[in-house]
Amino acid sequence: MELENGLRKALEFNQLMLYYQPQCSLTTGEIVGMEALIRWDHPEHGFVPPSEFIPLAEETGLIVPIGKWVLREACRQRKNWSKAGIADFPIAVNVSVRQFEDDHFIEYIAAVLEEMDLDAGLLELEITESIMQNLQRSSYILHQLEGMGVLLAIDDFGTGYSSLSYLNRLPIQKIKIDKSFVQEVPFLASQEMLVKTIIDMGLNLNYIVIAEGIETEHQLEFLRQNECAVGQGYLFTKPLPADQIERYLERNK
Ligand code: G
Ligand code: G
Ligand code: MN
Ligand code: NA
Repeated sequence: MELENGLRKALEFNQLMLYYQPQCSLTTGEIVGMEALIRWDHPEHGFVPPSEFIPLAEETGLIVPIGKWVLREACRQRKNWSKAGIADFPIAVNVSVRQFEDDHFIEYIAAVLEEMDLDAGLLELEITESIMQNLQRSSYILHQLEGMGVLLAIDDFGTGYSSLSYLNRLPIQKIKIDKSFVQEVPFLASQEMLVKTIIDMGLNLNYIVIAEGIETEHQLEFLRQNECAVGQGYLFTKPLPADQIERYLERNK
């Protein structure tokens, strides 16, 4: 209850902020995307990790207004970067199933894109496999988003419930290999094989495959050798506030 009230206040009193983590081409090193990740800077307790408050936000439904704030803030930041001449990589926003199931989800996205005067192709939504539990409706929403020009990615791929036969029929461009698989490289041969298999499947089905949670040169090399196109992780940089990301971009031009 205390955390819940705190979260309501956080939204009201601007204690939420977005950090950003680049997605890098594993062939050219170029930055090809940027994931927005929420942070809660609590006035007394300092940073509360999203793993603590996102589940609560989902249970209480607060994820809907929080998710709206995230979308708007991420689009505002992307637009500011465009105005500053910062290369046109899309901004990726995490979307909970609960938000996705909200009747006004599509409307809200359209309204934010219009308000910020942002090209829909600069917004990518990261959804999880759990949306497939309500396949008919999800498919309808995803096709609407595709029609608008919004990019779609499956997050935490391999950890959920997706049925490959359905995945293939959804208008998704990208799959993100969950960091739990990547982090077992090189410690578990079976996980290595799994990562390799996901990459091959992704390539064969024409997805952009991105690996998350890359922390070591060894993991990077393994992913490159197996033709994984894009990577994200502490090896490049941990998530950073917008001003520090701008410096990172400047250094990595
Ligand atoms: O940033 P961090 O690694 O601590 O994120 C932990 C979890 O919180 C991840 O599963 C991530 O997807 C989720 N998360 C981060 N930001 C958002 C957000 O804006 N919306 C939703 N729904 N989840 C988020
Ligand atoms: O669920 P999602 O993939 O959106 O969550 C991404 C989470 O992974 C964020 O909490 C982010 O801070 C975290 N993260 C990003 N890069 C790394 C990494 O290299 N190692 C670890 N352990 N976590 C990472
Ligand atoms: Mn994500
Ligand atoms: Na993930």
